[in-house]
Amino acid sequence: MASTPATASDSGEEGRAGLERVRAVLRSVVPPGPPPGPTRPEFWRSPLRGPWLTAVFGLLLLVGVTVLFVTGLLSYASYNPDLARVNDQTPDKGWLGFYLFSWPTAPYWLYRLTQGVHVVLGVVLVPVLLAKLWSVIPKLFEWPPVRSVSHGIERLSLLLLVGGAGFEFVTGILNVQLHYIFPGSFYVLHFYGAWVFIGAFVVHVASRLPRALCAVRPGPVQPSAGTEEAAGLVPPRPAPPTISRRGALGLVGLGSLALLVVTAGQSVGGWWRRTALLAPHGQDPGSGPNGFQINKTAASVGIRPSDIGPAWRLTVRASGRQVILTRGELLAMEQHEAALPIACVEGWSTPDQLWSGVRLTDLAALVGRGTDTPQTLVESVQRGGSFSSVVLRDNQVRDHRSLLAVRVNGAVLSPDHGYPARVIVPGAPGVHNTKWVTRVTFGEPA
Ligand SMILES: Nc1nc2c(c(=O)[nH]1)N[C@H]1C(S)=C(S)[C@@H](COP(=O)(O)O)O[C@H]1N2
Ligand SMILES: [Mo]
Repeated sequence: MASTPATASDSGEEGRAGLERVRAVLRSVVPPGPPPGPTRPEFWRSPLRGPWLTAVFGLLLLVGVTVLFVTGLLSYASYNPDLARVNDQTPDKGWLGFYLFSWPTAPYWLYRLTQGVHVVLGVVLVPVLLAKLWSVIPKLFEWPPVRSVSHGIERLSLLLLVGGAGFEFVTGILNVQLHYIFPGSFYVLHFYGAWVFIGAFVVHVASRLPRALCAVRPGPVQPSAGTEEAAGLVPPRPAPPTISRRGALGLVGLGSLALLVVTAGQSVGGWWRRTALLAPHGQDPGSGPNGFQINKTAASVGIRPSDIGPAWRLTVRASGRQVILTRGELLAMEQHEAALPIACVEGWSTPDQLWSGVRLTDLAALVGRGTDTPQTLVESVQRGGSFSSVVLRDNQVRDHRSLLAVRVNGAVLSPDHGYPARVIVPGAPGVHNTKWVTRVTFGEPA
């Protein structure tokens, strides 16, 4: 049987009618309004929630996260990642390395300060971050979840913001507390995470800052629920208060203060280390000249007594020249002193220690090199491991305080601090102070 071909307008009308039927069915199955539970504004009862509290936490985080970001970028730059793959394994960082610069050697406590601030502040901000998330939690359950394309994009950016913040805080804290549970890849995760987070952060601040500044300006206290200013934060059916807003702020502040007290000691050092209950390396680094923080013991990285015994040699190389020294010959060279700290990426640092040993410039001179060497490769007897070698930059080698140290605080280096010889460079992150050094190669001028 032949059917009459439908005209274009017929099928269009049929389509519309079909869509209407689907909508009607949907309406009968899904009742209008949010489903019961957290998607209903009445579910959230705390009378503390409102633009003022959210704005105060938000502004604190604005300042704090900015400092974290800057000190984080500085930490990355301090590795001199553009020098060699030995220093930085981050793949394809490409233009994200745009701002890198030669890390200076002065002031000699520079990394101790920037990284101490980065880690201590990161820990101290945890209560503020949690409080901020708590204050906006009703918005997480906003109904309908997506109202329009622009609303959808905004919510996606919030996902990156909250997810990014959580990711950066968790990876950072795991790293300082659990001592590199991500072998080699922590930098990659924390580095890319930081850029995702900060991108979402900038978008968020740009859209919310005016509102936040308004909310903390003195004036009428709380907008009523449902108004534009309330911005979905003020509960329509608040429970009676059990604490004031300022009280809640004080509680968060106390939490941060408590964290400050139990972490800052590991960066301040000295007597204060005893207060650093959260310090992953413990509070007591021992006593005597070698009684200061040890990152990895000789045994923990597989250094055998024979590696650093009488058979140990130091090889100093430059193109076409090589000198091999025994420990006695190294000690016979001119010895110099420098008071420098060890400052680890994990945030802990030691007060200045008095190192003595041979200047890196004197080692360069041994193989006929001046201070024009752009790269110097330092290698330890350690087999493998990401900290077993480092590439130093010309400004670091040139500094007269940069030593291949053989003694510390008047005593011979202990095996755990790098006996027979370790590098110590002013201003550099701890990881560049290679222990158990066995070979130094002064590279070609660029
Ligand atoms: N060969 C070698 N050198 C190394 C390390 C290592 O694991 N192997 N750790 C580095 C790190 S991360 C730091 S913070 C310092 C710590 O030095 P310390 O243990 O003497 O305090 O040594 C650095 N030198
Ligand atoms: Mo370190």
